[in-house]
Amino acid sequence: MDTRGIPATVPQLRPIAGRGGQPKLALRAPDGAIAEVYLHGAHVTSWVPAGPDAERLFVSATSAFRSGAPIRGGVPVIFPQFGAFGSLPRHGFARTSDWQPIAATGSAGDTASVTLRLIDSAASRALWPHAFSADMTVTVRGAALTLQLAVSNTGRAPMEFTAALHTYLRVGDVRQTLVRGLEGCTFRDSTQGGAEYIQTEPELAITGEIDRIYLQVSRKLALIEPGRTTGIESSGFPDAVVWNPGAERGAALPDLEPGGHARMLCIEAAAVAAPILLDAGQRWSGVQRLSAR
Ligand code: TA6
Repeated sequence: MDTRGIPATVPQLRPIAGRGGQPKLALRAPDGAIAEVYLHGAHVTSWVPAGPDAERLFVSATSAFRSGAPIRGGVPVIFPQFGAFGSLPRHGFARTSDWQPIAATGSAGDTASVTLRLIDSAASRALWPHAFSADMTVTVRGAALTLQLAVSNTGRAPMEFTAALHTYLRVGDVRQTLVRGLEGCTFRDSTQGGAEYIQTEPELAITGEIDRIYLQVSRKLALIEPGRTTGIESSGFPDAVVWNPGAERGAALPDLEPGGHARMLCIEAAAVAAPILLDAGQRWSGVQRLSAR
């Protein structure tokens, strides 16, 4: 153990300097699959599946990488509030907090995995008066990236929260992509004040700005683009969010690189429509699993 309590024998728990000098952890599975995770936000910023494959996550070249600011791209961890649905800072404080690495797989086994933890602090309690422990576990192996967010209520009173894994998938050109698996699902269109519709198309084409919360999504999703597909499965997260800012709103985001909207599509595993309620001592977990095809 070093002075911060990090086991010295597990190299994956030794942070190295990333963008903006921010500490990040590098994961490499024995089969060559790699991922990287910043302690800031427990934020996954890179995933390259094993084999002849390429980066599957989008991170903006102009993103901030500094304390207090969220990273634009990768997998922001949204907790304990999704979006502006509440009085907390937009998308909660987990994405702008520094997490602590607590466990990792060593050299044995066929995966590379790390768990980072965030617990309540004076700063979090000033915003949200609850005692909690949140664990984000990132695992790579072969064609898959598995992300688990687990939240425990460590206090004495019930607590309620919304959450999401706000995954930015990298695409060649978003206008050439299709999302499969949402046919028949009800969605709230955030570009229309949350009006509800039912999706009739078997495949959703992304033609411009889109910001939808799909409710109770039970099927596996797929992001299909010329030459490659990414499978997206989730459990514990009942909802799925599909977001792209489009050209105009994208240009107005100061931390999105020029033209960046065309190179990304967010497909998020989310628990938004019905907040998660945990009594004292209870634990919830949600998983998003991405697979390269
Ligand atoms: O998940 C979709 C969304 O809530 C959109 O409404 C959009 O604004 C996006 O997240 C990004 O939010 P951010 O606070 O990171 O700019």
